[in-house]
Amino acid sequence: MSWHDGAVTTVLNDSPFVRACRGLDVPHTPVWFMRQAGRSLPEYRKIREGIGMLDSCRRPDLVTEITLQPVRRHNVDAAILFSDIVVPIAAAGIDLDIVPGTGPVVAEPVRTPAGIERLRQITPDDVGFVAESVRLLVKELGGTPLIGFAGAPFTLASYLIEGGPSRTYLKTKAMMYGEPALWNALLSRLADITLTFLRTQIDAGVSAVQLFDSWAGALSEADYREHVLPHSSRVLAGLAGAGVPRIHFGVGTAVLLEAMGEAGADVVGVDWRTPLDRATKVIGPSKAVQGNLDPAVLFAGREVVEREARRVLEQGRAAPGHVFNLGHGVMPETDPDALTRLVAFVHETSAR
Ligand code: 1CP
Repeated sequence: MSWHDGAVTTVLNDSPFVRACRGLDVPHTPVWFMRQAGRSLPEYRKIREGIGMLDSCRRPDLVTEITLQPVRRHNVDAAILFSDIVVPIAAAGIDLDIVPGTGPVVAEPVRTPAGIERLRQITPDDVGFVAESVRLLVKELGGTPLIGFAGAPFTLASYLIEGGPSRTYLKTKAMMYGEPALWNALLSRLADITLTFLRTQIDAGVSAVQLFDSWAGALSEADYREHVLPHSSRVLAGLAGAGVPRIHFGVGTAVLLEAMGEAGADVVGVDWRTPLDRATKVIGPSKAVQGNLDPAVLFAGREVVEREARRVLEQGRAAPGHVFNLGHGVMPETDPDALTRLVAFVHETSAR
């Protein structure tokens, strides 16, 4: 049960964002941006000065302010909690840092049974700062829904096994193909951690959750189905009764969309490579879609942005619900005013 009162929950359930996730009719197509909080905003760069990424994720006052920044500026239809997918892994006892310009770096990569032992299951208390941040945010946000999130087992495993970001996922795939028992033990532990992390956010009051399997596009459909889908499905199934929409997103997933749809989310996030109407044909008519303007289009000038946004809106009509977003995160060099204008354009163009 979330702590906040029934009236607020009703307003949030009636918000265009939550309604679109459920495939219900909406006054306009809702829009938010992956990585809307972050380096594209000067106010973000200022507040983060001298404070490490993980430290800022652990400070509810900072998390609240950073999460609210894009909501104030852009008039987006949802906020996303400022955090990172490796936050629960750090809480589980893994020594890691988020290095500026690189991303998550793990001190001792996890490649053995003893390594998996170092990755403890977490309790809600281990991520109490996240629950506290969500409670503060729900109060501040009023009628604007807050999206909680977590990394999916495969994407988290890739950082743990590689020790950091990777282009080839060689060590990750070597374990997946060569040591299936170890692989399943690791992904199973990650699924447990992810479930606890997402349930903690839901209990604290988030209105939706997004499971990021950002790097699943490195896999064939057969390998995804055999080695990854069961673990992601367990996470999504574990949230089935929680009463909030579940969004599932990955990059480069054209051949995986059918399988990712089967993983059990209510909304499938699509990158910019697959038109949303084609995605809906593959995923089926029972799920909403989220996406999928190429983040690079925002560098091409207003007319191009409007033409492409209109195309995305038209293709999104094939699905029972459409949440407008980029096909991946906002690039740090993006002009924030281009994002503000895009939100207004999506609202005006889609108004029913
Ligand atoms: O110091 C900084 O500002 C570092 C940049 C940064 C930021 C702003 C990182 C490091 N993480 C974040 C915040 C973050 N991470 C959010 C904020 C909420 C919002 O969207 O506004 C979210 C949702 C994430 C999730 C995340 N972290 C994902 C999944 C989303 C995606 O983009 O696909 C992934 C893969 C990560 C790992 C990560 N953390 C940071 C970086 C640079 C990376 C990617 C590294 C790589 O290329 O593998």
